[in-house]
Amino acid sequence: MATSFTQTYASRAEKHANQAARALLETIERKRSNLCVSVDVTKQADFLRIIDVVGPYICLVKTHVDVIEDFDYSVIERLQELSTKHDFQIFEDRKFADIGNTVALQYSSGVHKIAHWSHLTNAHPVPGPSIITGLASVGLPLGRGLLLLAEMSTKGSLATGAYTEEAVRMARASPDFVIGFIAQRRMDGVGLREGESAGDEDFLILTPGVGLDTKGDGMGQQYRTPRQVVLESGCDVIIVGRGIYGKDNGANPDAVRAQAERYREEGWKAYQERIAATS
Ligand code: S5P
Repeated sequence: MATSFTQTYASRAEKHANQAARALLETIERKRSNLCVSVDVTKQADFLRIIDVVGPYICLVKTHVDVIEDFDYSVIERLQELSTKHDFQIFEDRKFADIGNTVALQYSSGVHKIAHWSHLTNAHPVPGPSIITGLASVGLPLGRGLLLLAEMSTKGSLATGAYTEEAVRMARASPDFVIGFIAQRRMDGVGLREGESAGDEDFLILTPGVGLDTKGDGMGQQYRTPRQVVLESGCDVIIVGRGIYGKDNGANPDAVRAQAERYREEGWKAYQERIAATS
């Protein structure tokens, strides 16, 4: 049977059981974009302007709403309007990491009410399976999807080896809610014990640490190209932040648009090569 590495986004969308995963795969196919833009800026105005500019070229916006200094709930309403206007999904990169009861509260409540508007979110597997139980109690009834951080892009990351394998086993045990991973490579069959089979599992791999012009940021971040990520490592979505909005919080919309177009094209070309090479 063909693995998800060799299948098109469209055919994977048809088969996926999770609503959020299906919506993301359909959006990727419809817009011919496997580009997620990560918008880590501290002012509402910058945040919304960048998203409005890159909107046509992306399948997903990744947010860290807790870094927005002038946050109020209206920014979420504007974000939702932009999501409809430009046809993209939303991923709050919250990296939950606590006991089930606490993460359920952090996900549903507080100032940000993440579960109410974010189609996808993510969690560190470090607390064990109870973190999935806690988040699923909030997210599943809303049709949300969860990604586990199986690996990280940073130099010296501890998320390797047995830790990564356990993360994949945790995901495999909750296929209704866990739709894939933040990781640097495909995870098909990782962590399978003797006699176990991967069946028709289809994990989505969303990959940060993507840049065309630099190899790092001087703070531990490591960048690879869309081609390395999508074609060589078999990942599904490239996550690009500063490579698109630059050092000036995206002050020049034409420059931001040009970079978004460039990364969209590179990511899609790498996917097309992957499919062609394996079909
Ligand atoms: O391993 C990781 C996981 C994540 S979610 N490495 C990462 O860089 N990230 C996030 O991706 C990080 O929090 C940031 O929001 C984004 C990368 O941003 P860039 O500006 O370095 O492209």
